[in-house]
Formats: sequence, C-alpha cells, structure tokens
Amino acid sequence: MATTSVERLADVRSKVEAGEPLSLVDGLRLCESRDIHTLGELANLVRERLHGRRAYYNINRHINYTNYCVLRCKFCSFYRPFDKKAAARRTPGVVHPDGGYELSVEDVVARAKEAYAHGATEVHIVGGLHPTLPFSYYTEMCSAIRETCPHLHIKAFTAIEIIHFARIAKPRLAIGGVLEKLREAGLGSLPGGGAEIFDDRVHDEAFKAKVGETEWFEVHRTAHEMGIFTNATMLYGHLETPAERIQHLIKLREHQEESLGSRKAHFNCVIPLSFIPQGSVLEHLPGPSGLDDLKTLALARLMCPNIPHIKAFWIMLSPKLAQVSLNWGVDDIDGTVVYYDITKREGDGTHQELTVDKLKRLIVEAGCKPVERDTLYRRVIREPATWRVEGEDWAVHYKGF
Ligand code: V47
Repeated sequence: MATTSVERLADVRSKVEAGEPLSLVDGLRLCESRDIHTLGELANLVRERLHGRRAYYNINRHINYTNYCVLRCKFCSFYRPFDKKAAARRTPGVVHPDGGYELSVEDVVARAKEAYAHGATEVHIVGGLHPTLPFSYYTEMCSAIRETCPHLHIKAFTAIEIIHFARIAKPRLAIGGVLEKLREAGLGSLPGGGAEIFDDRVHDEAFKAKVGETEWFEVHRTAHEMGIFTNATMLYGHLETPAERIQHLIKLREHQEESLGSRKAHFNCVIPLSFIPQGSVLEHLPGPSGLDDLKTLALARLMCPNIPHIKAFWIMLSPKLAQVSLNWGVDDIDGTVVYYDITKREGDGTHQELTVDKLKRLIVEAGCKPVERDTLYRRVIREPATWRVEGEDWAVHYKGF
C-alpha cells in the first residue's frame, strides 16, 4: 500500500516536536511534500513555541544612498555602472541621465530626520558599492544621524559593503576596524543583505564578482564577537536548487549555534527574499510562486529554530502574502519602509509605504497580536506624541505619523 505524504512526514513531525535539528534530507522532504498543511502547521508550532500569537512590526525608513555599483550581479535591477568621466559633470542629489544617483550626507541625514520627526525608531541604510565615495562618507553619515536623531537606531551596510569599506579605507582596515569606526560613529546593527545563496555554483553563475560566503560569514562572525547584532537573508527563486536553499539555511543555523555559544551577539532574524526578476539580467525567469514563497518561509522557520525571528519582507512578497505567512512560521512583517529602490515590481515607484494602521490590520486579521518592536526586538511603548523602548528611561517626542 502506498504511504501518504502525512505518514511520510510523521518522523519530521516527531523531530520538530522534540526540538531536534532537521537534516538536509528532512528539509528536502518538506520541500517536495504536497502536504502543505503539515508544513505550515509544523512551522507554526516552532513560531508559537517562540512567540505565541505575537507578530512584530516596526516604524522604519529605508534609505538607499546610491545605486552606482562596481558589481554586476545578474539578479539585481538596482545597480547602475559608474562612468568616471561623466562623474565630473554630475550634480549630487539628482538622478543622472544614466539613471544613477548618489545622495549627499546632508540628503541622507535630512531623510533620517524627517523619519525620526514622524516617529520612526530605525533607519535601514544600504547602497551599491560606489567606486569613489571615501570611507569618511559613511562614518560622517552615521555620526550626523546620531547627532541629530539621538535614539534612532542605525541599521546599515550589508556585509558586502563592510568588505568594500575595508578595501577603500586609507589606510586599509580589517573588518573589525571598519565595524569599530562605524560603531563609534553611531552604527547600531547590520542588516542581513548580500548573502544570496551560499553555494559556489550559484555564486559563479549569478554573482561571480561579489565576495562569497566565507567573507559574508567573516563579517557577521566579527560583528557577533564585538557584540553587534545582525540579520541574515536568503535570496531564493532564481538559479538555485531546493537542496541549495536548505544548505544555506543549515549554514545559518550552524553559525548561530557558534554565536549563541561563544559570542556576545547573534543573528536576530532570517529574511527569505523572494526574487523579483523584472529589470534584471535574469528577467526571463518566472520568479517564485506564492506557494513557493510560503513554503520557503515555513522552511526557514523549521530549519533555523535557533534564530529567534523569521521576517516576511512585504516589499518583495506583497502585503497580502506577508499576512498569510504569519500562520506559516513568520512572526515579523518588517515595517513602514516608505521608500525602497532596490526592487520594484511593475507599476511600483520608489515610494512604497505601509501605514501603521495597515500593518496592524494585516496582523490582527491573521489572528495575531501586533507588537511594535525596535530593531533589537525590544517592545516600543508608543503614545500619541512620544515613544520609548521598554526598560529605558528616555522618551522621544514626535509629530505623529
Ligand atoms: O542584498 C537584490 C536582495 C537585498 C533583488 O536585514 C533582491 O532586516 C529580490 O537585505 N529580487 C537587500 N531581492 C534587502 C535586504 C533586507 C531587506 C529587508 C530587511 C532586511 C533586514 C534586509 O535584496 C540584497 C539582495 O540580496 N535583492 N535584487 C531582486 N531582484
């Protein structure tokens, strides 16, 4: 008699219930199973063990300081090549005829100030690897934000940018040296970008010129040793196989085990990023389906039970799918975002915003309890004109959203 997919997942269920780590084979069976209900249920079991029915959101602002980049990643529709001869004729702060832009430090600070005045607790700042901006541009950006917006958490620069800074700093710096200088200037934590898929084959086919997993992990290991919390992403739905996705998640879990055991900080969350093909060299690919998105989010929850949070980034998933995922292992739907340049679906502009009311409604309709968090997942106590972080003795005044 043929076994049903429910029976086939019975031993995976036992492992999840006992809190045992899942293997590559377990992960593959979850991926291949047509029993999507069991997959969602198991992922939710882990989610509820960690967070009950709480679902987190934050009030944040993304700032992408430049789209010029020395890399040519095939999945990326954001970057513009930089022509040094044309650069001399450019005016800072505007979009140039080649579609590129670079914000001045003042522009970045003005955006952060505006966000802070309207109640944001976090700025998420990332950009391309700009060939001529000096390291002082980045430290000055952080210190100016710190000075004008004292309690605004600066989550900035992917591991790839940190390595770029180590190379351009004069004199050159080690990764620890870059992180120390940025922390002194006001950096609070690192976002999870630039991880893509930890696999040499995919690396060589899709983002060959970019540093690989060894360097990505080195940055996050150094940050964790220094007590700087970080996030971790996985860009899926392009050239990778299901096994490569699962291996990626296992590598994150193994790194987390070491950080939890012997370092001062660790990964706060995993963000599976759904590949958006439009405008990239890989535009001919279909990108993940809704079901693939849900299965991948659930798989991230199941493969990485030692990483506290799984975030559904609604910008790439759509708010509707991010909402559904709250019952598929996800406990965090990111935040208000407001402006986003790195990916745009057809018809999207740079302005991509969800209001606090909309975020809360998505969460409540999914049967969850909305909790406003800061970047480090501390509860934010918000009044109509002030906010503070639970346990802290300061409060920030703001104008209202
Ligand atoms: O590093 C690039 C990815 C990342 C595409 O840490 C693409 O809280 C989909 O890392 N389709 C940037 N993804 C975004 C990111 C992030 C987002 C939200 C929260 C956090 C966090 C981090 O976006 C890049 C790259 O991996 N990306 N192109 C694309 N076409």
